[in-house]
Amino acid sequence: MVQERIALITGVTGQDGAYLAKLLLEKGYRVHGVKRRSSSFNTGRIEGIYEDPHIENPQFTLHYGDMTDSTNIIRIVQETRPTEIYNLAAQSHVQVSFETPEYTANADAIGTLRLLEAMRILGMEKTCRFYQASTSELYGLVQEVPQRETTPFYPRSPYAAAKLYAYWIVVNYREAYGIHASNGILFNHESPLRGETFVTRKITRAAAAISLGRQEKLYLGNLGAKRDWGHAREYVRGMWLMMQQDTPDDYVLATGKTTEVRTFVEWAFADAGIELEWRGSGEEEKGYCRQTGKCLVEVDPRYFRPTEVELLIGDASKAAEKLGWTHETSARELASEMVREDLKIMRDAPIAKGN
Ligand code: NDP
Ligand code: GDR
Repeated sequence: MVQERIALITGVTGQDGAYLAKLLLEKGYRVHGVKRRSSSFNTGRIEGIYEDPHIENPQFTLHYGDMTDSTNIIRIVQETRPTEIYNLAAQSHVQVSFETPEYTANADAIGTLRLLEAMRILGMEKTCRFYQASTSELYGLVQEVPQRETTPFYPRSPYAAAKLYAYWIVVNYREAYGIHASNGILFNHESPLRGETFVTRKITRAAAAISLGRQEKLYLGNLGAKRDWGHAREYVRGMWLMMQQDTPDDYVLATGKTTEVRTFVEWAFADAGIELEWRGSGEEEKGYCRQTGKCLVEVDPRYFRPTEVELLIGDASKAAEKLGWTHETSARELASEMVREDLKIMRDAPIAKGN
């Protein structure tokens, strides 16, 4: 008899959780997702796959939970008996981690330990596989380019330091207890579902809103930062592939190309029909609209980080060789898709304030 495949996804309401849940449902998995209690709806990204809890034997079930609550995590793992756990839940915003360092460590570092311990307490070391959402932020201060699995880590934020603990506790539980646990060291990946305060989405939303006359200006921080941006839909497929291998391991997923924030701004505005030119430099930098001479983009030092990660560019050749994984969408194509989707959304809905 073929064993039923049951996935438990923490962070299912986030960008990656939504794409992964959809992928696993398409593959015939029974999917359980952990969502946090919120005073407003936080399931917008998974509306398309949501199933009425009153139907019998649903393929997709949501459970209230929080990575900071061991009792809750143990109970959910016990009730759902997953064959694969994808630990995507995290306080995932780097800048916010400087404001909430202790909470970030609790959710992102100790939260990962809680899940692994739940597997041990419930005797699931040999029956359940584990995926950890590790990150290119681990590389932090540049030690080597492009960054690969063997590049030394040098975290530059409370977020990255918390994820460093999570990375190593996953390696340790793999070695100590023989758990099939893998780290996906994923470089930045974006999509129309990207959180609104990450830089790509902040830019594409603003480009759309400004072009429709619904926003005056976009304020940004470090325009010189370089990121290796890929498409989230393709990266969650990589997560799944890691879990299908006979042996657990750690893999970089990246495109191998890097783009300056400034360039992404130019692309997004061009896609919204606005040609920008820059004046000033560094903290003074301002982006003017070529036709009207009006300043549409301005650097606001409030978005500078106490310590910054200046350059990320990944080498995913191990994933290509062992998993057969490669990216398909370029950063340029990603910008266009995101602007297109934001234009659609903006035409119908009012803009939420705050960034
Ligand atoms: P999002 O911020 O979009 O989603 C994070 C998810 O975690 C949300 O569902 C959020 O819930 C949930 N969450 C946050 N805190 C808790 C908590 N204490 N308990 C339970 N759930 C919690 O992130 P992404 O989807 O972009 O990223 C997924 C994972 O991958 C994260 O761990 C991130 O750090 C990591 N990562 C992301 C990369 C990227 O470029 N996107 C690259 C490398 C790693 P809610 O919806 O209620 O806020
Ligand atoms: P990052 O993503 O920190 O790489 O973490 P983010 O989009 O927040 O920043 C990318 C770069 O853009 C610069 N930047 C700004 N960033 C934000 N958010 N807002 C701004 O106004 C702004 N202006 C310039 C930043 O300084 C930075 O250099 C993301 C998250 O998804 C993490 O969870 C994940 O681990 C990493 O990607 C890989």
